[in-house]
Amino acid sequence: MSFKIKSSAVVETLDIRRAQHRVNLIGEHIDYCGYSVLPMAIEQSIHAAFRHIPESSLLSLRNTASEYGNFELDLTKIVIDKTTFHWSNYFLSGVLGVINMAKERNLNINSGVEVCILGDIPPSAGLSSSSALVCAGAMIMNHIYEVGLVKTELAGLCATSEKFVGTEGGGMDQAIAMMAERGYAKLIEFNPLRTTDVLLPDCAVFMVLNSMIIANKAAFESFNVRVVEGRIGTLVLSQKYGKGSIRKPSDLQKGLGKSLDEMRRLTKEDLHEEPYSKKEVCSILGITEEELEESVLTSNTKHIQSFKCKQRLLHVFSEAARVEEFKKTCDNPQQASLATLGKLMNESHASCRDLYECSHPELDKLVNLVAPMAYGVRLTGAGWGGCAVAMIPAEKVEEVQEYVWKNYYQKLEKNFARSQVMFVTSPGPGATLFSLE
Ligand code: ADP
Ligand code: NG1
Ligand code: MG
Repeated sequence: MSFKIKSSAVVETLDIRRAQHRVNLIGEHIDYCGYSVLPMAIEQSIHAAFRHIPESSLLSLRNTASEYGNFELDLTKIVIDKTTFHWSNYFLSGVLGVINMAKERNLNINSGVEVCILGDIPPSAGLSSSSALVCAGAMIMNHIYEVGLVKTELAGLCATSEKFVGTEGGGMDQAIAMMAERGYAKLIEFNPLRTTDVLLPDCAVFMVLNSMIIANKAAFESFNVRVVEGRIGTLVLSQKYGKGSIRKPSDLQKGLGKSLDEMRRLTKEDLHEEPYSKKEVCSILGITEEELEESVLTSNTKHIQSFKCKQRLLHVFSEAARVEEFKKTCDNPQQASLATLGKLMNESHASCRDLYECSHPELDKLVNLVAPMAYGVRLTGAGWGGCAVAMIPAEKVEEVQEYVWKNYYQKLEKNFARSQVMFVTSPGPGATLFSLE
């Protein structure tokens, strides 16, 4: 296999990094709240072919898909402009994370690299194409600059680095991209980052179905709005219970020594239904609007005037409990397990749709079409479009695909291959290096 990195030259020796993407089975929008999530890696991935250029400090970034365009920059002067939403921002954030680490370790970073990206992950579909790119960038620089970061360290570094693009996400995507193992979904826990194998029931299959609604998380503010709504709700509760300025739900739970159920009850009782106005938040927290914008909001949410704290936190605490139950059910398979897992997935979707408001009418339509034929079905990833994941009886795969093809995809009147928009998947391996030298 060879890649044309420069149009004029076929590269003779090169390495390829492959960074997986994932489907999250349960645990949506809770990784950045400090709670565990349960994804698995799938086969689609980002391949990055690269060649070290010792005599230069240039990064030359190409893409086999012409719509993305090429990119070149001096590695000693990386700037990531959050406002451009250019695809290279993702790759560069991984690169920059490793360069910063290499500098901390006083390593020699005076050389360049040519990279060519080939990806088959549906972008902006909740399957984490963004993090696959971040991980590819980080893995290449880790290799070239001989930084020596192991997979867990890279996963943590990539989670922090992806924030350079502007979204304040958690660490699920980078962790599963790096640490997945074939045959297992993973329970991912944070602080410290660790993963546990989860064996999925073998009499059901997981099908991914793309609603075809594009949701580019860096280009709209909704993702960060949800992050800050949860943050503000946590600060309000923390203040009320004399715990100071705790801003992460899991930290507050720990600080209060309460169960998830108790956290839900307390959220129900202590927060009000109507959105909190900016003024009210400032008055409760005893800070000015400028201080709120500086220390709590993100650069793209400073203009937001009201925050649905109660609804968001109710989702977070109930979703965290569903992850625990999902894992427990997989660990102790019984006759009713499939029904239990399915119910948890359905509840997760309802919570994302109604409390977190991160679904989309088309995605709901798709979920509702599949639901009667599935044990459970839910949106996966950040939402606002993108994919659903359904757990269905193995013998129903064709029936489901036929039904959804007729009743959803054909009605969109667009040209796409069936296998690209709906596919059955099983737990794939994590990021890999193929050396072609
Ligand atoms: P998700 O992570 O759910 O796929 P995001 O909105 O977080 O969605 O990230 C999608 C972005 O990732 C795209 O807008 C694009 O910039 C980048 N991307 C995804 N796949 C590729 C690819 N093959 N080549 C270049 N950029 C890509
Ligand atoms: P996607 O949809 O893949 O961009 C995002 C976040 C995850 C997680 C999910 C929602 C990043 C890199 N990814 O995923 O951390 O919060 O949404 O569960 O921010
Ligand atoms: Mg993403």
